[in-house]
Amino acid sequence: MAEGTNKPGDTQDLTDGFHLLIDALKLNGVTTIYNVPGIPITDFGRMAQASGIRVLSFRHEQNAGYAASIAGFLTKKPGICLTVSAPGFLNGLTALAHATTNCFPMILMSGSSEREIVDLQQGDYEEMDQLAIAKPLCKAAYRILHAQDIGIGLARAIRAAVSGRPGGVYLDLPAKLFGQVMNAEAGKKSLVKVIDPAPAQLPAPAAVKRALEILKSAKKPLIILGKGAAYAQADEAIKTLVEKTGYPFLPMSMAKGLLPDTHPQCAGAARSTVLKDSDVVLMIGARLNWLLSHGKGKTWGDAPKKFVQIDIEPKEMDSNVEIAAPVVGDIASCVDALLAGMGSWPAAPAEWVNAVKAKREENVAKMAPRLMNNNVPMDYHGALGVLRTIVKERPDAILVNEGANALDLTRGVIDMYKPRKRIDVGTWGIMGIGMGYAIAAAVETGKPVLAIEGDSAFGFSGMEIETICRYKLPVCVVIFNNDGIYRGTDVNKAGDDPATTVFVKGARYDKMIEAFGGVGVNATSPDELKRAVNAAMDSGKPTLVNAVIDPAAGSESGRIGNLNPQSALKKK
Ligand SMILES: Cc1ncc(C[n+]2csc(CCOP(=O)(O)OP(=O)(O)O)c2C)c(N)n1
Ligand SMILES: [Mg+2]
Repeated sequence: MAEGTNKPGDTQDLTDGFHLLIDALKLNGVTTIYNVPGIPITDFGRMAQASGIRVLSFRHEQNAGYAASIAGFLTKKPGICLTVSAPGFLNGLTALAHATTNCFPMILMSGSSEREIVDLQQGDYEEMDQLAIAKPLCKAAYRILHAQDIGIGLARAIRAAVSGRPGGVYLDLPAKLFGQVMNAEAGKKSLVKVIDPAPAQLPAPAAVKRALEILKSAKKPLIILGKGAAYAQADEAIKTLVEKTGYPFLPMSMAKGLLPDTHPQCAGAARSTVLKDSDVVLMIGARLNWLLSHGKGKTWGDAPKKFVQIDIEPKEMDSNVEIAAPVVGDIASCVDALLAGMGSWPAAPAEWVNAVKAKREENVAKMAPRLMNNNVPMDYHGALGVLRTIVKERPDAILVNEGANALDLTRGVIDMYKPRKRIDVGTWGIMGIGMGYAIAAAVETGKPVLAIEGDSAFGFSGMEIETICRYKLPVCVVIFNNDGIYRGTDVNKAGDDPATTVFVKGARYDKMIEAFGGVGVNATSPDELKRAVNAAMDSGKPTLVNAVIDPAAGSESGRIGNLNPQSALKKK
């Protein structure tokens, strides 16, 4: 009888797929699984929970998947999402693709139906060739057919997720696998503990030298910090490098707080000036994708630029423009190598540093009075003015943020003070990450979470407020309720249906959380908003604040309205 098949009798000495997978996860330090139960993984979830792994059940797999993806970002270990076959798998797949695009380590483990029936397309329960579908959307995809391969299968998945450029990995677990039995001793021996899952990758000394020479020649240098830099957890080294150069730095959205936004070198409030006028740009874990206008065009001005780029992925170099000094390696090793090679470094060019500082101060001063307004109904700035102080007073809290205006204005207004405290829509500008991120942030860090959500954005994951209440998580959700997408003022020019971008006027989202025992507050003024959020952040009670925002306050697509295609016939 082959190993991995049922053998009646000697059950004392046997183990099975259920237990091997749990043992393999625990051996590799997995403490949390984000899942939605169902055939064929319900019992696995129960057993994992009984074994001491925290198994959190969501209301929709997409939210469980986003939770796993951001757990990966926050911890540098693969976040684990567990789904049922076909529809559950597909629901989780968006998050897996999102993790891959954002370079977050994540493993989507999905139950699947019987191979023999699936491959002959004979119509099994939830039949789908999941492995083939997952493959193009992730870094790696594996299927485990035999209990004795569970150890090696999980090891491969972990290593693929976290080594090199991190990303999403799919692990296919056919229903039959869970029940397969094998000798317990042999099973134990088959498990693999992954040693050094993300080995350091050192940059070539010549590449470091080239980079330093270019940086030294700069008249108008700039450092851009991407979320890769935040992920690296090389916070001290990065801070030392930035401060030793004295160069202005620009944090991308999720790199905010790596150094405080209030740091004297922070150029966040002078973004357009530094992008346009800089002559040498050091990119650390940031990519020249759409978020940085591909490194060319109007945003970057006419002044010739030289890019120095640190990235673990060699293919990233020259992806959009020529990279004068590619430094390929893991961020911690690359930053250490630059620091070691700097020696005594010349002071940053004073004229440039002062020009950036002046621009920053001018923009900050311009914004200040808007943040103090007490308008009712509130506009975004009035609401954000109070939330900004609340975050300043609680630098350890995690800020989750999604929406259009609700995203762009929050990013611009709310200063961050510590690394990895701001998590948002990421590379795709995706809606729906809100509640999944909030749950994982609370679970993984134990810190209070403030989620600032557009009313549309919230709708994508809103049902998970039940999950937040069920696990009693310290999450305060603030919904910027402007009656719709971008604005609540659109009208349908033909017929009685509401316009495509508007929702029910005066909706009371706060009442939703009351259904699950949470605290709901309707806030119509900055003062009410401040009181409600302060109370929530101090009590840690699941809270949802419906912040009533003037429906006319927002603009189309927030800050990226220019990306909308225009009809040539529009003005006819
Ligand atoms: C998954 C997904 N679907 C749709 C969109 C398109 N989209 C961009 S922003 C947005 C909602 C903006 O409205 P809201 O969240 O209320 O923010 P507001 O601008 O009104 O503050 C939508 C639907 C998206 N980015 N992602
Ligand atoms: Mg809205």
